Amino acid sequence: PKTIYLKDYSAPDYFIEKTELEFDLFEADTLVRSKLTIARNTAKPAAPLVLNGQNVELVSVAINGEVLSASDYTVDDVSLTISNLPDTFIFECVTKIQPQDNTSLEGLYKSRTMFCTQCEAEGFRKITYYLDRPDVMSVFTTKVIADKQKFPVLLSNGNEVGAGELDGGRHWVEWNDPFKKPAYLFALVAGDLINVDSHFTTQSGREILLRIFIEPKDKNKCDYAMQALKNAMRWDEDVYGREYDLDIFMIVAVDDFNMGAMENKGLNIFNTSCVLASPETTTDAGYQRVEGVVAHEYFHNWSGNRVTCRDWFQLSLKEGFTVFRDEEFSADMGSPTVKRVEDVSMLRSMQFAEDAGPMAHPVQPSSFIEISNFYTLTVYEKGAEVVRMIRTLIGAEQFRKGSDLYFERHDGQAVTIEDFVAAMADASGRDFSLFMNWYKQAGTPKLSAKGDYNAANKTFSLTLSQSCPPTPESQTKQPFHIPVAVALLGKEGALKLSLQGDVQASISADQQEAVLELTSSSQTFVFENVDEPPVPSLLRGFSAPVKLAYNYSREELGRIITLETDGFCRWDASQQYALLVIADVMAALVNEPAPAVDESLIEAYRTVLTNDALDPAMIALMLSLPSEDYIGDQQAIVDVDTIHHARNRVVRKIALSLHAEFLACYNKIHQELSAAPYSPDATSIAKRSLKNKALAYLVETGKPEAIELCKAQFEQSDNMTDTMAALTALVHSPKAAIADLKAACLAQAYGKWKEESLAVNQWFAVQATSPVPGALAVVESLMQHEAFDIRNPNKLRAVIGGFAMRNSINFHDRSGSGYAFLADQIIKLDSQNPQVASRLLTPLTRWKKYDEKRQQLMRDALQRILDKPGLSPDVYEVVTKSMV
Ligand code: DPP
Ligand code: ZN
Repeated sequence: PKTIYLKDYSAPDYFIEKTELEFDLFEADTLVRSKLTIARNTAKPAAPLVLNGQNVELVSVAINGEVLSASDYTVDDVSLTISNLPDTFIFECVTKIQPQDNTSLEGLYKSRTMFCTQCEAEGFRKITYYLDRPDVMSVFTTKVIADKQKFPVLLSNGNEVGAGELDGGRHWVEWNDPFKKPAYLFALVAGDLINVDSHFTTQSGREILLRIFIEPKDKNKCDYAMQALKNAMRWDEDVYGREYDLDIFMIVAVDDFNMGAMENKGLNIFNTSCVLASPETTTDAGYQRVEGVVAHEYFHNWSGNRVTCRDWFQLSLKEGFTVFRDEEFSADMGSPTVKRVEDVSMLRSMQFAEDAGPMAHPVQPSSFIEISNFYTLTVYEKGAEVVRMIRTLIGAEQFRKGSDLYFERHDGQAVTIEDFVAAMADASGRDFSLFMNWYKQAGTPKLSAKGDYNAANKTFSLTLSQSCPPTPESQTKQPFHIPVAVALLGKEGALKLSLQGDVQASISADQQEAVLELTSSSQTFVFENVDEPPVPSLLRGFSAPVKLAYNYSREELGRIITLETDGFCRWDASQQYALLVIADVMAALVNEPAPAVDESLIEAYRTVLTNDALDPAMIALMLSLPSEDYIGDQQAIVDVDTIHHARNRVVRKIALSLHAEFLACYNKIHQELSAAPYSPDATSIAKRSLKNKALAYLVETGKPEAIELCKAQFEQSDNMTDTMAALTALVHSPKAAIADLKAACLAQAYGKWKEESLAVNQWFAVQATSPVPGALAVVESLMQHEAFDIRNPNKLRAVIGGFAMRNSINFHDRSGSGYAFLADQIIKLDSQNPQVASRLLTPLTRWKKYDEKRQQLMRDALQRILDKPGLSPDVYEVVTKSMV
């Protein structure tokens, strides 16, 4: 496999003005007839036409109507080459493919009984020969022909322009998409589906038909997605001035899908897990995911489709911006603070680990072997943080101007991240040259802060310094342009801020927040007229994706927890406080089996738990200890067992000490919620999150009454959130005495959910993620279960992913059995679905973070994968890069 470099980018040799496709779908083969109107790029007069094609059988090829003979062209595994062509011509070819055998779920494939496509990033070349690159944009017309009874619904992008009957029970439908697009946005669906319809009137008064296609059994599960779609359409008009452009917007739900969903023009294809929702099968988190993903894909219509990427190194141009847009949308639909905390929490425990691992890459990578490996937390989530920093630096108003300018300048074009930033720079008059390091350099910067109060001068000096560890693409780093949002907390609350001298910073209208811009390795900012020694509250709203180092005492953290109005900092202070307490326990565990837990944490938690003024969802978040992953991230070598035991010890201490408070909290909310049927609105979600946090702590005590309460919730619940919360608390409980109860509840749940694939996935996951010893044996038996399906990525993610990525203590068992198991699975999956195999492999690549013995076992597992003959480029890239 060979490496592709951003620096080697060169414009295409040919352009495809028109693409006319005809698909003849049969059970054994599919015939694809393609007619392309091609024009040479006049800047490249001598270049031959090289079309991409993979796993396709070429039946015939013609130029301007003349059929070519085999000597007129060359074909290899990945391309079709024709030389000596005129400047403009018609290329036609017929290819034969076998979608029913396509287990990679890339290109045209079958999910259960339905034909569907996934073309991003480079799947179109598995359908027919084409210039499969995003800077080749073309107008597509697609005719789909299939058996009418089996496939009554035939779809492609754009508007339906014709339909008819054929002999032999077959029929056809033709679609035309008037907007130019790259092949990665092409889609086709053929199946026996029903549709649920609704309408949306755009800001200019156009009527849009909204249509969701599902299997008949899922008819009652798309109302929520439909409403989310309408909310997203309205929001994009209100917040970004973006209106939908076609007359119809379609979503199709499919079971077997590598990603969450895909933004194909006018015909989004969704993993069922990201579109279907019902109270009995979907948790609150599931509802929020549906809302977020529906919006994300819809937003791509502008940030991705109307303006797309020049090449795949620019992936974050559309993904970072679109994630930022969907995060803000979800924030507006629910609680902005809760959303921010959840996003940051995920970024810090997952993206930071990626940035510190062997696959670390800049938001705009400079090279890759297989682009599928770069649909990462860095490109998506860190990319969104970078866009957020741009907004923080220039303000909401200028940001909107910049986005308007970007869309106006580049509508219908395939552009670069530099083009996006240039629009922001031009609209705001700001200089973003140093800022570009966020796109070009990998790694999480460390931001160290030191405060110094001078009582005589009434000044507070804040010295900010930055550094960034080496990453594969660069050993040394240029400084980042870091916006640091700061408040100074006095005894009574935030102090009014004023800065000495001419520094790069801005102060909010209420004078309570300053955004300091750190642009070199170290700078000191001096606040004046500070009447008392303040506690600085740093990185408000998590204003930059950095690791903050400030030597807070517990008292200072306590002040932030009680006085800060910024929800993120308040939550983070509670996390940092808990980290200090857990660290003490970890240190003490070396010498004593049952060390004490700092009582002041309990008191802080008690205050939070009984604070009626706080949003219940915030209370739940503040009472959640840092995850094992996040604790591990603070360590040079992750001490898996000690982290697990120390954290558990603290959990148990909190549970026992605050038992009465948790019970009162549980009963109160339980009663409030019981008054009305389930609803996934923000207020009810918040209450359920706190109630179930309380339940988890109650079960942690192991008291029989608590187990009874949990069992009662499991049995009486009318919604999946409460059912899963109760089931999880029981199944994950270490209490051996309830083994029979666990088994009975699991059996009961399966009996109820058998026919609900998405519920069964959660049933799989709750078992695969159980920290109780023996999880591997459970996982192995789940893979033999009648409901397990090795071709379905959701099942793989639930069982294998659940165990390897969300069950540290069992996956990292000292015996190495978890590693060996994962290697076996990767070797098997590599031939079947390389994208999923490569993704599931991630935990093994982090071997450097573990002790020597585990390192060796993990490397052995990686080596075994590498030794597999015919390894896919996807897995090859990840394994080789991680073994360096
Ligand atoms: N469908 C994926 C997403 O929307 C890739 N574009 O992020
Ligand atoms: Zn996306």
